[in-house]
Amino acid sequence: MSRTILHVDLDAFFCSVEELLNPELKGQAFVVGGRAESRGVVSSASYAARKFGVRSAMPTARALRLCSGLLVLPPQHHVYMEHSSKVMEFIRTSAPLVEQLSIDEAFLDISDDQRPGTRVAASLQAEIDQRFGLPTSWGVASNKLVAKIATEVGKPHGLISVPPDGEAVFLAPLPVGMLWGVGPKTKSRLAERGVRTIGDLALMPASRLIQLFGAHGLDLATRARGEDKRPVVEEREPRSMSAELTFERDLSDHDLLCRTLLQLSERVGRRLRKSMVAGRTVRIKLRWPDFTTLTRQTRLVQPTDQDGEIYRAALGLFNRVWREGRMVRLLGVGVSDLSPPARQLTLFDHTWEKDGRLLKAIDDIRTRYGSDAVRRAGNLKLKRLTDRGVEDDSSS
Ligand code: TTP
Ligand code: MG
Ligand code: MG
Repeated sequence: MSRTILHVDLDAFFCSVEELLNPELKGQAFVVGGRAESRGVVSSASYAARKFGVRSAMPTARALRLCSGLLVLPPQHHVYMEHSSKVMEFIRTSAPLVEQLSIDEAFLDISDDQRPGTRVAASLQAEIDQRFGLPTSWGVASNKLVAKIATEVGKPHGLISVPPDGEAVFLAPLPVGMLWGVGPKTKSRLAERGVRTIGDLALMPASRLIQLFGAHGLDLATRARGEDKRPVVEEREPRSMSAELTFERDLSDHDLLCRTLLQLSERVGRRLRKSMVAGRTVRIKLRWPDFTTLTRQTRLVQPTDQDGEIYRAALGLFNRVWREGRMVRLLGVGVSDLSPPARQLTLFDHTWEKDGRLLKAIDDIRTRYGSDAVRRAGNLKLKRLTDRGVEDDSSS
């Protein structure tokens, strides 16, 4: 039985919210993002700005070079969060099975609905326009992979429906980079072999793909044909986020242990920021070579999503339980007591000074323990630590 999966993504989300707050922005080339002076990057670009080549994740300085007169607005995360929650709440009540993927994106499984998927999507799109004044794009297909690409293709304010059995045909002319799992590295390796479109990829013999990419090659072949069996799963709000690393060999070097704590803190921080939450409790997990495991936790004055703050708390806990020379088998860092980041509520009322100081603190730690130092040191022991340890991220 074929499924009916819808994918929705809000158009230029942060910018669209800004337009709601200030309609004069409509049609203008502007971005929401960090200031060029403080090496900020673009979070969201209005479609008028995209005509100049301005894109998300691009340094704001570069965006300004591409588009002179570009307006740069500072982010107001809590405002975007509020709008996101309202729209997502509406979507959740409109379909039996909804999986929110990010702040502005969701999958809906409406297989049991008697109406055609296109009709359901069109009516939800119109209703979201009307109720919330926010433009959305929709993809309709028999699976998540194709529905998401359909949304992307139709943007902005699009609605593209791919008929069952038409998946491969729909994907064929599209650039191979649109396929989930094809990052820049895979993309360039494929380009070297003349593979530019998803159709080119679908024509490659599976044996050749396995030769080139190992087991991942088989997944690529499956996806290129537009096949994807992943179910839509109703997510729970995570109550905590953590990352841990089992060393390939037990470690007792304080410097390396600290660097690992920093890397784990950065991973957790990145995931918190991506999910737009902050946590108030920081905990560490330590496993000794004999497998006994201990955890320690501490409560911060206010919730954080900042790597440096997580690291400082984790390091404090670590130094309290670790004694010079003691071997460690596993290290973990976790943050719990999650809530939308409160800091951003006040960010707008104050100067950027606070943020700058924070950035400096993090930079200092990076210089001492971070990836630059790691690269400079170029030492084998560390390489083994980062390349061959067993890493594990989780939410619970
Ligand atoms: P996206 O849905 O990727 O982008 P978008 O909504 O701005 O534009 P469109 O979907 O029409 O292509 O991301 C949703 C929001 O997440 C975006 O408005 C801002 C934020 N974001 C960042 O902060 N940094 C990023 O690098 C990206 C990609 C998004
Ligand atoms: Mg979007
Ligand atoms: Mg999105």
